[in-house]
Amino acid sequence: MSSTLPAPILPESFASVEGVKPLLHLYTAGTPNGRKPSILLEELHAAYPESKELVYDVYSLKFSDNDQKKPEFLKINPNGRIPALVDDNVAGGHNVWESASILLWLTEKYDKENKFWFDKAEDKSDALSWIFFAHGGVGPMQGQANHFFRYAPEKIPYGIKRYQDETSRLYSVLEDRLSDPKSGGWLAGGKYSVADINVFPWVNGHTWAGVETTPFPALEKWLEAINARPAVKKGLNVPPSPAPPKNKEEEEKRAEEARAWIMKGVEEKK
Ligand SMILES: N[C@@H](CCC(=O)N[C@@H](CS)C(=O)NCC(=O)O)C(=O)O
Repeated sequence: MSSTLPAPILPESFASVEGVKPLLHLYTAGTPNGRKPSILLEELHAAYPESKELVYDVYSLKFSDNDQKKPEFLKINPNGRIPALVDDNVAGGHNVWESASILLWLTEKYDKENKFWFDKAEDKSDALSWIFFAHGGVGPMQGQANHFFRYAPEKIPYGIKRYQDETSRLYSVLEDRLSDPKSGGWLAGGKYSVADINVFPWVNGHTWAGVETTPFPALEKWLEAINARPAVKKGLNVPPSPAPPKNKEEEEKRAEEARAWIMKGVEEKK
């Protein structure tokens, strides 16, 4: 096992461009939190195709190698979790960590025309409410649903039900918002924004947590609309992801592989 991090790779969007020098460096993995910044980076690149500042490369960290706990990475994110971003467009470099914080940094610095953000204070405030709601609610609760449903060494029905029910309740809050005709089908300001990007990869991964979206038609419509965006398709494949499991056996095999490193991490923290 190497003590250094994997070498960075250029995402598809920049692979064929000559002489690019990435100044944004994304440290990530194929998880819901890990996909948020790659989706926004792809959206920003599509919206501002001439901007050289938006060229980024990707350090695809391997949890099975505990890359996220290596000293080199802990200098960037002291919490030892992905995602993190180093912005070398700023003199001396600037480190950003926590997925929602990365989205807000990228918006503040590079979304000059507020294509994914807002001019009006009320819209910004609404977007922040939905961002905090997802960051403190949907992410942690669905993360725990994943853990108890997929990875825990014992099946604890109480834990599974508690976190699945809570995730489902949070989805019902999203549903109420998205089904309100005044919302235009988006979380804030009547348009697709960082507020949507911040929670989308979690809801998109609902099957892994064993949570249904069928009771929530407006949420399903929202999922479909976001999944149809070309930049989202690209962002979901940074770093490149394997095809979804085809059947229950494949699902269990994936969970088993992840269970090994997750439980190793739990043991080491004791
Ligand atoms: N609140 C953090 C959560 C980050 C997080 O939990 N990342 C997970 C992947 S989604 C991770 O790095 N897990 C590896 C570990 O726990 O060692 C954020 O939104 O960035």
